[in-house]
Amino acid sequence: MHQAFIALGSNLQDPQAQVERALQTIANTPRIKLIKASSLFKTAPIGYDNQPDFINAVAEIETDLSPLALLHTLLAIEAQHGRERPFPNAPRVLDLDVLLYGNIEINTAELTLPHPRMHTRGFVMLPLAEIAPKINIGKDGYADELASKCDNQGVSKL
Ligand code: PH2
Ligand code: MG
Ligand code: MG
Repeated sequence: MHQAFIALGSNLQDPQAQVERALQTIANTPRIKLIKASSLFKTAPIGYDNQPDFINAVAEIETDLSPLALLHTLLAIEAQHGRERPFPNAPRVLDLDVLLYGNIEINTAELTLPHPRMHTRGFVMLPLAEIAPKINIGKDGYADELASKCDNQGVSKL
């Protein structure tokens, strides 16, 4: 089994319920074991500003799926939960991103690990640091140190 971390996010149609339901679906998915889920965080949108606030969380899982199979499984769960993709960074009912998969580094068109923008994003790093403060983010450093550098982004625990 491989340890991996997943980011969850929603800013449409009762985001808190969307994230809670997604955690249940992940827990019930074959070949994925949900180990730990962070608190839910209310977060200001980063990137495309003119959209509702998000609910974000991070989950630790164990899986025997490959990184790419895990990505495809998460994309299928997003679709089951009604995800549509009208344009990049559009508001969404559910976004599930692979953040880390063991110590694996991958750089392909479909998947880059560790997630290339995670270390600067409070909506990822604060929930991650809550459940895995000493996890290493590639060469960027420990989760707790990186999280402390990206406060002030409008992230608050629910
Ligand atoms: N996801 C993005 C871009 N910006 N901002 C917040 N607060 N939360 C997100 O999940 C998020 C974002 C791209 O997936
Ligand atoms: Mg995302
Ligand atoms: Mg995504």
